[in-house]
Parts: sequence; C-alpha cells; structure tokens
Amino acid sequence: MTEALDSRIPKEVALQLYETMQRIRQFELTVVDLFARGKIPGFLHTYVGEEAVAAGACKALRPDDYIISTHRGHGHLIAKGGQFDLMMAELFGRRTGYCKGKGGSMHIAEPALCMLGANAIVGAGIAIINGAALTAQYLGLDRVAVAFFGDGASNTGAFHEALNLASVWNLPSIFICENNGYAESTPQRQHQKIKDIAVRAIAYDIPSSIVDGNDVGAVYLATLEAVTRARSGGGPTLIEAKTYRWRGHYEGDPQMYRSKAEIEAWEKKCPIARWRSVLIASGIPVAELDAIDQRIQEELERAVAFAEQSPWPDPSEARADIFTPTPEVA
Ligand SMILES: Cc1ncc(C[n+]2csc(CCOP(=O)(O)OP(=O)(O)O)c2C)c(N)n1
Ligand SMILES: [Mg+2]
Repeated sequence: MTEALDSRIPKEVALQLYETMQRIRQFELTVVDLFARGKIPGFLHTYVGEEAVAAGACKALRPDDYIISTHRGHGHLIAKGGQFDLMMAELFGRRTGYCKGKGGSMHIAEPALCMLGANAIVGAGIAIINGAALTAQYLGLDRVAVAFFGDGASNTGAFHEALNLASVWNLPSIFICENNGYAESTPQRQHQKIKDIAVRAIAYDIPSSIVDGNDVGAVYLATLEAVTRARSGGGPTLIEAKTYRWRGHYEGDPQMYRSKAEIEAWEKKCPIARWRSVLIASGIPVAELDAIDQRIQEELERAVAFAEQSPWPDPSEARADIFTPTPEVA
C-alpha cells in the first residue's frame, strides 16, 4: 500500500525533495557513464540509493547553515544547491570547476554554499564541523552545522571526540550517520557489535534518533527537529539514517563481499520510486514529475558539454589557492 504524505510536509517541499533526489540520482548515473568512458580521472564513490539522506537533511537547512561531506560527497553538494556545470567541470579536472579542477570528486568544496568540502579522510569532517558550529555559537549567529559520515566513520576516534566536545560545549552540531551497512568491503556486523549507531549518543548525553534513510520525508522531519533544537541553543544531535549503496564502494569495485540478491532487495526499496508513489497518491500529476526528470536530464547534458569544452588549469597555477605558501627551495 502506498504511504500517505505526512501532513507536516507541504506539497511544494515534497516536490523539492523529489527533485533533489532525482538531481542526485541522474548526476551520479551520468558520471558513472563518463567515468567508464575515461572522461573523469581519479576515483568515483557514488551515492546511488542513498539520495534521501542528503536531500531530506539539506531541505531542513538554511542556505547559511554549514555542511561537511565525505568521499561519497556529490549528493551532499547537490542537495545544498551545487550547480551541475561547476561540479561536472570539477570532476573533469577543468579550470571552470568549483575548485578550479584541483579538488575533483573527493575534495570538492563551495564556501559560498556553506559546503565545507568533501573529504577523503574517513571521519575527518565529523571533527571539522565542530569548528563551524563553534564559530556560529561564538559569533552569536543562529546557524547550525551538519556533518555527514558513514557507519565506518563512526568507529574513528574523531567521531567520539567530536560528539564529546559538541556535548560539553553545547554546540549547534548535527551528526548524520549514513549507515549503508558497509565500510568499503566490511559489513557492519564485522566492524562493530552494536546494531544501532545511534546508541553511541548516550555516552555523550546527546539526543539521537534512528530514521529510515530511504524515506526522504522521515529524514527531513528528523533533521528539522535537530535543527530546531540546535538553533535555539539546545545543542547537538546524532541522527542515524539506515540506507544502502547500490553500486560498489568505488566504480570498478568487484563487490565480492555481498550478494546480488541483497543488492536487488534494496533496489526494490528505491527512495525515489517510493517518494514518487507518495506524491502521485497525494494528487501530483505524473506529467509534472516527468517534466522535472526531463529538465534535469537537459541540464545535465548542458553541464557535460560545459565541462568538455572547458580549459585545463594552467601548470603555472599549480601553487595558487593553497593555504600554506610553499617555501621557495633555494
Ligand atoms: C582515515 C582513513 N582510513 C581509511 C580510509 C580508507 N577508506 C576509504 S572509504 C572507507 C570506508 C568508509 O566507510 P563508511 O564510513 O561507512 O562510508 P561509506 O563508504 O560506506 O559511505 C575507508 C576505510 C580513509 N580514506 N581514511
Ligand atoms: Mg558505510
């Protein structure tokens, strides 16, 4: 039976949630294809299947709220308002990209969107986000700061230190754990004994919640609650969103550690198909949803053309835009 749209979610918000998830899915499927054709250098970790987490969480934020991402970060930037053309150019390593082609997939950042960056160091963002939260608190701004991270990252020292510090300093930090059941090839049951990562919040006296990470409405509402608390001085929250990644840990991963049947079972729980049914049942015409999908495809085609036509960075710029000037070697 199709679920009904939660009465706390206005229809226009519900439509935006759908659009954001589709933007993420279609961007990812496009870059998967481009990567296979050798157009994108480096590694690619896709977010296919997990779209509801970034889309739901970021919809609960203001443009001036901070987020920080992971190695699987395209979805977070798109959900925070990232433009396809500038993202695509960055993944292509071109000068017109968000980081002038020097960041790529795993180090893409856009301060203007308060997106503090993807990060290849597992768990690093969980600690960094407290810095953003502390800034907001110190300056008396009612901004909140959200760190996305995985189940694997919840085993790092950074996770425990960050939750403790956010607790004792009462920071407006929101920790969103995307529990997709795997850290690279290691299933969750082999890397931690607990089933629910949310229980770790108890050790730091932080409120927590567990949400179905394939239910974009549930993620949105859970984040909204955490945001309301953090903005009003109520301190940090840990949200565990249970989800699943459909593709390999990285593009090219032979995936010997899981069965096809397991993947197929999760594909049946597609967060986008599920939300589409909710919207249709709430009276939104199919044609309206199809038009959104079509618009996204066209925008993506333009973004790929923009990236392909963009220049490479000039070697003379290699040392520009780095934080620590490299001392001249005599
Ligand atoms: C500090 C550190 N240790 C190990 C790695 C190698 N590594 C990259 S991704 C990953 C697994 C991360 O798992 P999880 O946090 O669950 O995120 P997911 O990939 O599932 O989104 C590991 C161990 C790394 N990049 N950084
Ligand atoms: Mg994981």
